[in-house]
Amino acid sequence: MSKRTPESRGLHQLYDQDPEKADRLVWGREVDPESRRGFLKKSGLAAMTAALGAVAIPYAAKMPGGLIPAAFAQSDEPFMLEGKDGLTLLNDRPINAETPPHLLDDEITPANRMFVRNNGIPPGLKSIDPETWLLSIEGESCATPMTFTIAELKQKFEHYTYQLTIECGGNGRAEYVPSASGNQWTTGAVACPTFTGARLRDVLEACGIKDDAVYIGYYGADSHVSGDTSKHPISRGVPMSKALEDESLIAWAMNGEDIPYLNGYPLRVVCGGWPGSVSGKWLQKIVIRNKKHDGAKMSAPSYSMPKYPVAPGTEVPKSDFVTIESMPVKSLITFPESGLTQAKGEKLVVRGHAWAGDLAVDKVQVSIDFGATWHEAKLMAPANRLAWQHWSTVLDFPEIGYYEIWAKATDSEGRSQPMVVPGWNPKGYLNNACHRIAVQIV
Ligand SMILES: Nc1nc2c(c(=O)[nH]1)N[C@H]1C(S)=C(S)[C@@H](COP(=O)(O)O)O[C@H]1N2
Ligand SMILES: [Mo]
Repeated sequence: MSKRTPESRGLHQLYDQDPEKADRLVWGREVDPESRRGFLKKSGLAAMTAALGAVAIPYAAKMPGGLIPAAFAQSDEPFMLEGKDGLTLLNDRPINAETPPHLLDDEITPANRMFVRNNGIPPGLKSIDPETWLLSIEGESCATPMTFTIAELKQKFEHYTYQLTIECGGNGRAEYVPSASGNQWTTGAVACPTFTGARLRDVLEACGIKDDAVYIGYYGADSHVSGDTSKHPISRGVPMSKALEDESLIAWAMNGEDIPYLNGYPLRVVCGGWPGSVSGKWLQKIVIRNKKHDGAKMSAPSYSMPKYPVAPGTEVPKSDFVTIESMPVKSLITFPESGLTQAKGEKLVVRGHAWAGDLAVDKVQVSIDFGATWHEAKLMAPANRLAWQHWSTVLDFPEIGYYEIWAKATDSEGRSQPMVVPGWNPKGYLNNACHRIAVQIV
């Protein structure tokens, strides 16, 4: 479920210095610590109802014990990152910022709403000249290493445009208990813009893929936060089978314009449906490897999951991890914004997107009674493979009071989103729990 937790380190500090402000950040308002504790124990229904400013919670009997109402999960703390209106900053060195769900309502994510996940320090904007930028293709399984300017890529290879879902493997991390270190993403490390570029396959084939090739790896122009120039902050990749898919791109444009600076200008890899970390930004080099790529953040526990379910807090040996590939099924409610108040008797249009890694989404269901019953939403086909799918429905509410709208997607292999946070893992990856929003009917 989407809620802001006070787990992030910055917030812990803020709680020490300015608890009221921290409460406003986390809950969208000042909350009496006693009553919050009350919610956790589900002791005071009347107190909870009053704190919500509601006359009743019609489905209170179905509300899971300990559930923190989604109405408290909004942050109205203003923050501006150049070119990224309304995003929530999670970290400023390196820059990491996520998009509140209602700002992801567009079918195609605009540049100013695309999240930013930086592992290091981006190359200085002034140092980037798209005219002289070079991409080299090399590696032990590359027959004829070559270097291309962006103009050469555009001239030598056919252009393709796809709408592609990029979601950070750590999206949803904030909800894991005990908390996992890393950016405390809630729901906003996902986006689905269009990308235009050359097929990765066409470029790799032009340079000769040797028979023993199994993996590719990327290198970007960003630098390690330590200042150590011999280290890359991240250098990940994908198996050949993913690299050779039609939709895997070396992209020079996003939504028909230059890729935004913080999203990898002037050139990036895009492999939709997999953890965002395989889509290298500020792309300078791709290596074709005869073994699994061994760049920074390729080895466990980075972007890896335990091979078996583990109890929260377990220390898992490195040899028991597997690298994350296709992302799990997930959905977002992007309209209305959580916290809406609406008059009884009016119908409410609800909509959002759903995606399922390499798979398609088969079904999206919506509940207004904490998951006791589900209504199937209208689901659209994706613009192309690996694009998210839009869904919508119209809801009626039986009486006045506080409601939550929950959305649950099911993929083409029959797997659904869990209603609560799925299996804890050491780095807090792959939380695909149902998204929920708060609505007051008055
Ligand atoms: N060069 C480089 N590429 C990178 C990263 C990075 O820090 N440096 N972050 C990766 C991660 S972890 C994610 S989730 C996506 C995020 O893409 P975005 O910042 O454009 O949203 O970029 C990936 N590519
Ligand atoms: Mo990521």
